[in-house]
Amino acid sequence: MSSLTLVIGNKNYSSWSLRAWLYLTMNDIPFDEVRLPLGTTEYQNEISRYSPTRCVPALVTSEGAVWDSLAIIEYVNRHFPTSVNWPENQKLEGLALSAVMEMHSGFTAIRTHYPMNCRLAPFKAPLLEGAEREIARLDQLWTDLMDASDSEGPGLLGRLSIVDVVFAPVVFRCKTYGLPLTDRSQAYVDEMLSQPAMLAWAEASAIEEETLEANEFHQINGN
Ligand SMILES: N[C@@H](CCC(=O)N[C@@H](CS)C(=O)NCC(=O)O)C(=O)O
Repeated sequence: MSSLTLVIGNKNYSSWSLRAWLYLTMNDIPFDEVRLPLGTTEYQNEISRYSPTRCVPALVTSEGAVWDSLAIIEYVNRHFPTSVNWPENQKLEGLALSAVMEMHSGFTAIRTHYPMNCRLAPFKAPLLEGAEREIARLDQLWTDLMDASDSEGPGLLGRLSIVDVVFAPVVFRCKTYGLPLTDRSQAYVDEMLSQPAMLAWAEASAIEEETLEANEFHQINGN
């Protein structure tokens, strides 16, 4: 048994869960996984054992629970050896912190209209209200990060960092919905999709059997 247990939702749909899972996995930190499919009786019955907010992800540690994806990432970064973390360069650190917080609290149109759905066959989705401006902002932000670090990848700041982990669900959304990106941002998306941890998550999503109607693009956007 590992000293860490990560409680997650469906891999296909739970974007917040992906971030915490990816962070532990990319840093080769051992953990046990408890998967509670969203919207099920199992979830309702079990979640309070792990998470005071009744949300996933939650990390159960020997010192108690840690919840909220970003808190989990930062807790792990502080207490375990990590190679995927914050940049050391102070200028890049400022950019990284800003980008991560912008993602954590923003991009609501992308979140609302284009739910993460890893196993959905990719298609060119229409640009829905508010999305065009946010996708342009996303593209600009990624370009600024790559420019600032002279990044040749695989991450936005060169080596993989917390920035890449936090944008990982958007990477899946870009693929599923064919969101319009400049070539450089598209190359970043393709590079991220080829990372072993991303491939492993996508493979696990593909064999999940639950469907969450409320998280399906056509249900949300009514077409
Ligand atoms: N800000 C939180 C958001 C967590 C969140 O909303 N999780 C969703 C699943 S993706 C959830 O737990 N939903 C459970 C529910 O609505 O019952 C984080 O970063 O972890």
